[in-house]
Amino acid sequence: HAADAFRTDLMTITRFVLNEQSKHPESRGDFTILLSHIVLGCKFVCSAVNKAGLAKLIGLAGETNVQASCQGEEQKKLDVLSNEVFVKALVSSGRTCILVSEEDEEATFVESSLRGRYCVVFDPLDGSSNIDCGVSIGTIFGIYTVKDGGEPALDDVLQPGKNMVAAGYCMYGSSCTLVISTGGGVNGFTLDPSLGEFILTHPDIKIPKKGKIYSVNEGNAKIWDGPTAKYVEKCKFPTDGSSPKSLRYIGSMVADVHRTLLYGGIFLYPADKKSPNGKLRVLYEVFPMSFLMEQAGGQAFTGKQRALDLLPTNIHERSPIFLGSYDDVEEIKALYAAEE
Ligand code: AHM
Ligand code: MG
Repeated sequence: HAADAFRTDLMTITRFVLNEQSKHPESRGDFTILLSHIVLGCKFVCSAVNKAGLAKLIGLAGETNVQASCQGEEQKKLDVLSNEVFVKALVSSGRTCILVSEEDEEATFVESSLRGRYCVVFDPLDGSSNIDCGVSIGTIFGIYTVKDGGEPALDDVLQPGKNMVAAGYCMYGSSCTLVISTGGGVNGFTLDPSLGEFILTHPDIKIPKKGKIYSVNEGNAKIWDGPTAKYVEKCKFPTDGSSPKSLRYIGSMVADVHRTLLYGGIFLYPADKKSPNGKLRVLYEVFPMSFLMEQAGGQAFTGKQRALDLLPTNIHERSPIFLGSYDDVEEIKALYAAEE
């Protein structure tokens, strides 16, 4: 059948979100417009990342070329370029009012003529240490709505993660995958480069209840706290008769979390003696990934509490994070509870 060779009824991300939004009678299409601008940013970064290895030869994003670089014109770094693309796409959507990017010290307040009711927190290109060797990297984002009344203020983005209206990431890997939740489950879309469209390939993702993989930077073991050290010891030398877990660690949060979501298991970035708050940033790393984990049936824990309950006081704040399969996170919660 022709239908076997070509799927003819394509669920694009725009169609999917329009369907979802139509369930909310108050929806005015603003979210769909915002998302289409995020999708544009992802496509741009995907194309730039794919060309990165050739950047010296052909110039990144057509901005500079060999001649220009010879004349001393610097290539823009991929993370800086990605940030510019996202900021411009988000502002021009006319649907945002506050942007927080890992690349910018200060939050961006959108000028009133272009202002909308969404706040977007994002890491435009996470895992930058992996760029130059072609390992998967990604964009992470979370979306809040401004509190009603009054001028937009920093408090509008200093809200607990559970108040997010949507969260997601785009992974630039062997394929370009966008995973998103608007609070009704998690769905994954893969970019079809020939169409330039994200097509629904992973409907209603649910994380396995228990996994066989743990993911952590073990190079820090010497400075871990007790519960983390105990947990990892148990992964390697289980005392309950179960098999040892496998270790997988890419060092790109998006790729490590994506694998955790699909295969199950646990991802840890704990506190250690050098970094009592861990490394990862609450607003645009910990919250979006925790939101997705819970929506997929998993859990996210800081070592003290449910991650999505944290109330950030600073836009670049960090927190330890343990997230993944429900049962695996349950174990680490028990170890931290025993410590108190
Ligand atoms: P970055 O924002 O400098 O790219 O750092 C964030 C990355 C995450 O993607 C990843 O989970 C973590 O740093 C890895 O850190 P480490 O190298 O300490 O294991
Ligand atoms: Mg980052």
